[in-house]
Amino acid sequence: MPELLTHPKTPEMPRQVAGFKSESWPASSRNGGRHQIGIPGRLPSESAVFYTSGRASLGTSYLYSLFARAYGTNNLPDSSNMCHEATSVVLTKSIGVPVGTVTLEDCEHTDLIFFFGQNTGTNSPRMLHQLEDARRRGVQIITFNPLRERSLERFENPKSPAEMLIKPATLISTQYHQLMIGGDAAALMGLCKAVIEMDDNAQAMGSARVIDHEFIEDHCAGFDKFAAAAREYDWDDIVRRSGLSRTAIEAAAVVYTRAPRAMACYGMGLTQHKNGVETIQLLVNLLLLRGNIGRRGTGICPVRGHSNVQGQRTVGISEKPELVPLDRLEAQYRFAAPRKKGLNIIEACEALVNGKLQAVFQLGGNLVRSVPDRARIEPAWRELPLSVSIATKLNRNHLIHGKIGYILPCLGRSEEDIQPSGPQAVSVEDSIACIHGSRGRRPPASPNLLSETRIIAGLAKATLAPNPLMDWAGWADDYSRIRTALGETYPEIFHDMERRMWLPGGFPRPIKARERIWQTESQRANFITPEGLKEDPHPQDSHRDVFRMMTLRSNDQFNTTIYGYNDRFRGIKGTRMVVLLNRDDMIRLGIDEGDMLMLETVWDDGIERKMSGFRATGYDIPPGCCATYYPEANALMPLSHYAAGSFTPAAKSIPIRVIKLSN
Ligand SMILES: Nc1nc2c(c(=O)[nH]1)N[C@H]1C(S)=C(S)[C@@H](COP(=O)(O)OP(=O)(O)OC[C@H]3O[C@@H](n4cnc5c(=O)[nH]c(N)nc54)[C@H](O)[C@@H]3O)O[C@H]1N2
Ligand SMILES: Nc1nc2c(c(=O)[nH]1)N[C@H]1C(S)=C(S)[C@@H](COP(=O)(O)OP(=O)(O)OC[C@H]3O[C@@H](n4cnc5c(=O)[nH]c(N)nc54)[C@H](O)[C@@H]3O)O[C@H]1N2
Ligand SMILES: [Mo]
Repeated sequence: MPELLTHPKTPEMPRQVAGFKSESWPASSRNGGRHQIGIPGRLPSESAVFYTSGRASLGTSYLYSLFARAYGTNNLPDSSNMCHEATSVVLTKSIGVPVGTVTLEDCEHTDLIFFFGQNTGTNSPRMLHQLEDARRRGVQIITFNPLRERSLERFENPKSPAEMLIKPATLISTQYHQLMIGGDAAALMGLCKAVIEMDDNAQAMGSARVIDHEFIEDHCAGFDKFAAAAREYDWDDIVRRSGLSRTAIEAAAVVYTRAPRAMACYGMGLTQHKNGVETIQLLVNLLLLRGNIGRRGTGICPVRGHSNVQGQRTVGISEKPELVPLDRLEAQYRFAAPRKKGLNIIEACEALVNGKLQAVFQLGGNLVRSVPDRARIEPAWRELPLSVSIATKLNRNHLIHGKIGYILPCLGRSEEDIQPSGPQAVSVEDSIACIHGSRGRRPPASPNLLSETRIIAGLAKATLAPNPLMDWAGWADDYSRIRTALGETYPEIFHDMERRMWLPGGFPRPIKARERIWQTESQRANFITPEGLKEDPHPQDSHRDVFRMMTLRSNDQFNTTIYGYNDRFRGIKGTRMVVLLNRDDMIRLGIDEGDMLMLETVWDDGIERKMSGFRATGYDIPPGCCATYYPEANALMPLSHYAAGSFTPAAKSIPIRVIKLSN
């Protein structure tokens, strides 16, 4: 048994993972002959996939990606593939950084915040304090969301019912635009068009400019082309595609042009669409028009999901080799890093369904529930030769596993982690690119639990040919050595990390766009004119009986972990198997409140996707749109329905036919 995989405090504990050694695996002599399934010796590196859900710390993620690359593959898809991938794609091209630019200080100095497709109260309640402070200062908040999310309408402190009774609720959104699902690209085009037209008028009248033309001249590229496209874009198209009136869009534009400093926050309502990349490009353009990037009180703010989902990308978790300093890794560890692009989550699922994968590792996550096309994924998973899940909680994927399936329980972040060098700390990077330390304090759920770091180091040491420069044992014994290694690979970010990660609030990762240094090809901030603007991204639902369906989260879930069946903010009780429908649509289709419905995906790949058991629920949602919960409805999502350019599953615009079942 490799020593690394024994618990440092209880060396006598037998460990399942012990048989996982490349040259001898499956090691029937070592594990009593239990694994008789025919996997020959070492698996081809490209047939293995190493998924990361966004919780693992910076150090663990760094080791995990090094393990995968030393094994020979860039097959490192992660949860941001399903989340903010469009953000990394767009911001890198537009402003030269893969992450947002907003800091806490910016929130304190802004005059206007746009909210596009992000449900703050449910999914990022910590931001509510900044929002409440902002409202008290008179900051304008303009929200675009098909649903009137209660927590974006008024601030209520859910932790203090007494306070809710005494204090009048603070209004959050000063304008609330209930656009159609997927109508954001059109709405943003309308906003940009209105601003550009106001500027054209101002120039004609000889009055003060509306756009920040000095910033555009000094810093930007592509403005003329974009402005021409915006002037040409037809208001009728904007109104039809956004589901908003011209007056409503112009009202938002007027407030925007009066705000000296503005920022934009956004979430899954923008990214999980076929045209998610284009939509975010337009959002960046809107900000650039008035110099709202790289100045105090301004910026773009993708609101992230898991606690370290942004950070894991910073330290090498990515299927895209160009995003990783492979030359430095090679020099540091003297190995040949794979250069071939790895599989993203969609490609990995396709390979799984087509029987092309031999092994899937999950560092956190519950892929059978979180990815599209459940009815195709589950049987494919059962045919997979090997599945390994390092997890803090049991989940569905532990029941639906590969022919050989390992569940490796690990310590959670809040639990105390003691290694031979003493209690350990880890580090993460948050949504505003601050890196900080964290130390678990709670007693572990079991004295035999290993840490994620130790498990990965153990697997790597047992699997890879020895390389004295990859000190797996030393890393597992003392995590500060991983931070030293991180500092060598990424000196500009992680120098002197041991000290800086404990500074109050952590230390900011250098984001050049904050200083108006644009690390793009043009060395400028780019107005990108989306190519597909004229195309209808939703051709299927030109038929009036085909709805655009979004999949939602409630306050009582964290992704695939469901804690309760009430959605208290939306007033839904006792079940999650509901379809939220516009009441006029219900009348038109002869559907009554509470009727049982079947949903059928309208997709042209010859695969039938139907699900029944949904209860009709009348709701304030635009006509032609409907909503169900994630992950329940994932069987209805086609794997081939994803965002162009980012491969993010289009979980917010599934074309659906609603069928009433006879009573
Ligand atoms: N309690 C809790 N917190 C969480 C999570 C959780 O599951 N539970 N998950 C975490 C993770 S991984 C993530 S990524 C984040 C997700 O957090 P969010 O980005 O807020 O994601 P969602 O709740 O999926 O959807 C966000 C909003 O998009 C709106 N929307 C849907 N379609 C459209 C559209 O076409 N246009 C616009 N403008 N809006 C639209 C929906 O009405 C909803 O209000 O939250 C994180 N935090
Ligand atoms: N239809 C639809 N599908 C979606 C979405 C949607 O809005 N609609 N959202 C997408 C998004 S944004 C995301 S991020 C994905 C999420 O997809 P996943 O990453 O697959 O799912 P999670 O539910 O976050 O993973 C939960 C599991 O992670 C493990 N876990 C939790 N914390 C830790 C930890 O600290 N360490 C380790 N090792 N394990 C841990 C637990 O075992 C838990 O059961 O789903 C995507 N799928
Ligand atoms: Mo996410």
